[in-house]
Amino acid sequence: MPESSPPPARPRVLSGIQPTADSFHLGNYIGAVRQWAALQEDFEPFFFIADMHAITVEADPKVLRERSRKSAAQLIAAGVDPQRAAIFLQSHVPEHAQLAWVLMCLTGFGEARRMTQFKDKSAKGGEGAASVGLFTYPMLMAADILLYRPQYVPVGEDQRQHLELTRDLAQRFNHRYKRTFRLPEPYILKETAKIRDLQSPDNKMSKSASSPTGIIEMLDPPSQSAKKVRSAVTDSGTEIRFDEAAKPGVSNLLTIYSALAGRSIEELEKDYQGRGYGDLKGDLADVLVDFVTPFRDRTLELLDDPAELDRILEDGSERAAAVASRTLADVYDRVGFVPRGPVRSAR
Ligand code: ATP
Ligand code: LTN
Repeated sequence: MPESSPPPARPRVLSGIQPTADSFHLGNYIGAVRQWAALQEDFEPFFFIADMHAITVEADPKVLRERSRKSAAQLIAAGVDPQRAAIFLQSHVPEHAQLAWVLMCLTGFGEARRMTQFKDKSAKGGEGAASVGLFTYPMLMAADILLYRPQYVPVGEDQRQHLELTRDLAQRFNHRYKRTFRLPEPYILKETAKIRDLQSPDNKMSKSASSPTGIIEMLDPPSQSAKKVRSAVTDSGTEIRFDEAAKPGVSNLLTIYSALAGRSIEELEKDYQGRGYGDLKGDLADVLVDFVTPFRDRTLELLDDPAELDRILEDGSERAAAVASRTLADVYDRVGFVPRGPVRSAR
């Protein structure tokens, strides 16, 4: 019988991002990836590109391959350190799909149907046109997480429901078989969990729903992004004050400013007392340019050396597979699968 894996020396942190756009947007960075870079200091980090999730909707193979490498380069440019963190592609660690199957067998059909992301994403063409993969997306996501027994999963607010399902499935498995999974905690920072569209601040900035002028793509020419900030929608009145209900546009700009400049919202409110929206937008445009310019340069530099990038991903997937294969061995044993040949320890 396989030995139960020992608990890791340092608690782990894990997250993933889908390679479904040519560039990360500011919401991805401020809401999620920035926290990944911060948490890698105190936790054992696992960060991956969810390329298997990306094919739940139709994806051009050539574009998918490009976007996967581009996403990895952007993670590194955003400060995720390949020396510390295992950075890998989901499809390189087959245990994700293997555990997903077991979890699908533990999930109720009605439970899966309640997932709001499925409802939203299948609404366009009707449920009948959506792929079964889109329906089972949350169980693959639960597998992504549970394989690594992380303490924290840093994501934006829109992923909270998937995290809740993940915890339910972990508990169900632990209860039905034997305690195997750690219950992961969502790591969602209230202040930055929802960066809003610059043109319609009632909605989140989103690669699938935002208009081109509402979204800041981090790999766009910085001057273009500066322009978008200068023409962001603000609210009636003139006062620069953080008030999400009455002033969603201005509050969003303050949130972005605070995150990029590392200054508190209160400090910014004080600084801009008696000044107009134009000043705020102009200054934020400068802060944004200072931030995205080195990010973009570093990403392009990394993409210029695809062999090195592939080496980083290979190293990351080896580190990930060492952990994932042990968890899967525990799971297969506990559900009652007969071991195949002599039990192998970590690959
Ligand atoms: P889509 O619009 O297709 O759903 P997306 O723009 O939400 O895509 P994802 O790849 O799904 O992007 O998100 C990657 C990470 O970024 C997730 O953790 C998600 O919660 C976070 N995120 C996405 N948009 C925002 C946003 N506007 N504010 C804060 N976090 C966000
Ligand atoms: N569903 C997430 C991407 C994702 C993920 C994960 C995030 C796939 N697997 C595991 C955290 C942990 C999204 O769309 N942003």
